[in-house]
Amino acid sequence: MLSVDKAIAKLIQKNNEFDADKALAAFIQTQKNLGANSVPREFLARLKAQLPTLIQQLGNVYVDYPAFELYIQNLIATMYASYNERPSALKALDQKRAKNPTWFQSQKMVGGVCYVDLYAKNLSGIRAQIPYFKSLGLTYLHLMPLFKAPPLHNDGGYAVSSYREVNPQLGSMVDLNILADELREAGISLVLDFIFNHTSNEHEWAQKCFAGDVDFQDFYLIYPDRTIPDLFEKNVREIFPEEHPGAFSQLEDGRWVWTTFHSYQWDLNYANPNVFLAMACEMLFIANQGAEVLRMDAVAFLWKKMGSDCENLPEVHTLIQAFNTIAKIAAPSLLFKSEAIVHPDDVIKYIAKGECQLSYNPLQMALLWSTLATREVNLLNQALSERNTIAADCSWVNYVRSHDDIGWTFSDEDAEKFAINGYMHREFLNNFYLGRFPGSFAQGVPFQENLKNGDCRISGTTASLVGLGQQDNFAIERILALYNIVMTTGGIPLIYLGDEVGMLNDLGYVNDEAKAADSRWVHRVAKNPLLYKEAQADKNSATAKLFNGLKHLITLRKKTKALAGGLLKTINTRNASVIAYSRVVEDESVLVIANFSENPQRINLDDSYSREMLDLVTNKHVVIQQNLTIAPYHFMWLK
Ligand code: OTU
Repeated sequence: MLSVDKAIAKLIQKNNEFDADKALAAFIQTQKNLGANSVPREFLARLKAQLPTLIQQLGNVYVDYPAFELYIQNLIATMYASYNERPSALKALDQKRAKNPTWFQSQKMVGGVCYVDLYAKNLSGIRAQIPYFKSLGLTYLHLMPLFKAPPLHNDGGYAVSSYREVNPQLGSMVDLNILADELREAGISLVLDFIFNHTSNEHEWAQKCFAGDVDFQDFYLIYPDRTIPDLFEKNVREIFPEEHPGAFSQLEDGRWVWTTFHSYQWDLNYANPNVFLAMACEMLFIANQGAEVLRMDAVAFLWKKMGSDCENLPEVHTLIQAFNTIAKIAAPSLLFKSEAIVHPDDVIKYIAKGECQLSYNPLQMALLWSTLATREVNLLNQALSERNTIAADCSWVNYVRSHDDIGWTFSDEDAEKFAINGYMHREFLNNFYLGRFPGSFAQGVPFQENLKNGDCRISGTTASLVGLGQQDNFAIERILALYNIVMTTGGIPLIYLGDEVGMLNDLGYVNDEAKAADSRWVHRVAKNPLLYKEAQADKNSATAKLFNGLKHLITLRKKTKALAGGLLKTINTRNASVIAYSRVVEDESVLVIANFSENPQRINLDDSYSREMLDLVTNKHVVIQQNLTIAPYHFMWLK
């Protein structure tokens, strides 16, 4: 952080009224005083355009902060320093994206996600996979957290001890820069996590805070005894109850620190404006390493307020918007992807051009699994017709599985409309995916089972959850049925790498001290090269059927303009197991029909659809008429 010229600081503070013009003038004057070259026009123009917004946003949250003007000068200096360090290739990208700001809405977008070590050992291993990623059709690659984290207490990289160092086992910062460049040249956008709600207890800030360093003592939420924690805990949810009850953990000296997740993941105190400034610095640093998209981890928990549940508070939105404004000034092509696995009413609030342009679609994910279990498309259909529309310049990231558990985050009120009781439905889904329900094909594992309130989430790979490898003939069809929805409902489809060859659960994690207590590792499986070989070598294998089926959908999607963007209209099939919707872009339209049961199903569309159409998936003509029969788990893209 640079400090501001004292005379300038005095000059700003003399004025009672503080506005963007004065802040801008003070910044320019400071640069002159420093004898620096004139500020590049590009930066100045963006600063001028965005500064009023930024001041307003931060002013809303930090209204009582006594040295606000000085604070803004520090922030401008930080952004300018970061702009000056931004590699020219990324500055060129900034200009390219400015000409086509909704580039990510193209139907050509297809995402993949993997752990660096599990998928390819290290960053150079990932580099070696670029030809494969290209052949699969990926244009977006989320590499799971790769920054420095303690060897044992790291939550799979989500407990960061330095945002400026790569985990040495995975490579170096130079390796990351080279990889980012090569991915960009291959047309693949690098997505990295921005883990900004908390740090590892081994982060320098945490250690200084613990030691009582005045500059860092307010970086986290540490209390001398249980008085305040007890008050907060009256209203907050338990996120990792298997690890510790409540939201606080006791330190070795007896004090209590806020830890929404693991005891070693300390929540940052965003009520302290210096935390925001320090994190903004780290954000721009990560952006300058070549990340085109930041996955905004655990957004819901950023702001705490006594008496509330401390989730999704208005200040969270303002702060993310402020981060976004900073990006627009110093790294304008950067996109944010919201990770809010919460009630759908709250998920959608993070999605806006000025906040997060992208967001996971956890509702669709959960309802895909619900549909498979019930063989009824009612809830999925409702979500597509009522909860799929977002701001025109934003996109969903639709997915079947992530590295996390499946949480049943549908709205109870929505379910109520079909006389489905939310509590009972969640209980059914948990039993079903744990293989405890009669006739279930699933082989899931419980995650964070809370005996106090009956909550439970599900771990397991896609393949294990659909019963691949069991005495069941439909496992591959189920995986393709799930990915069909993700590929055709708009936004960016995201493939959990390994799904394309049907990787199964691996219980081996229990032998690893860093993983044993966390069942999510059952589906965070090391790449099995044999399956990838089988997919190529043996055309008749189940693996090849899955791999080629998925690849076919990707290729088709890229050719089908009607699948761009996010506009969608659901269509009544008059059959509880069959979903249908149309996608239209300009002069092209596609009608998607999908059967979610293992029995043939008859549908009756409105007469207006009665005609002969081409099914892009099979390249065969289909006559839409009354009582049309759809084969088990079959789907069509009708043009
Ligand atoms: C995220 O998930 C990450 O995806 C997890 O892998 C991390 O462990 C965690 O944050 C901490 O960094 O609780 O079970 O309601 O569900 O943010 C996953 C939102 C999680 C949370 C989500 C969190």
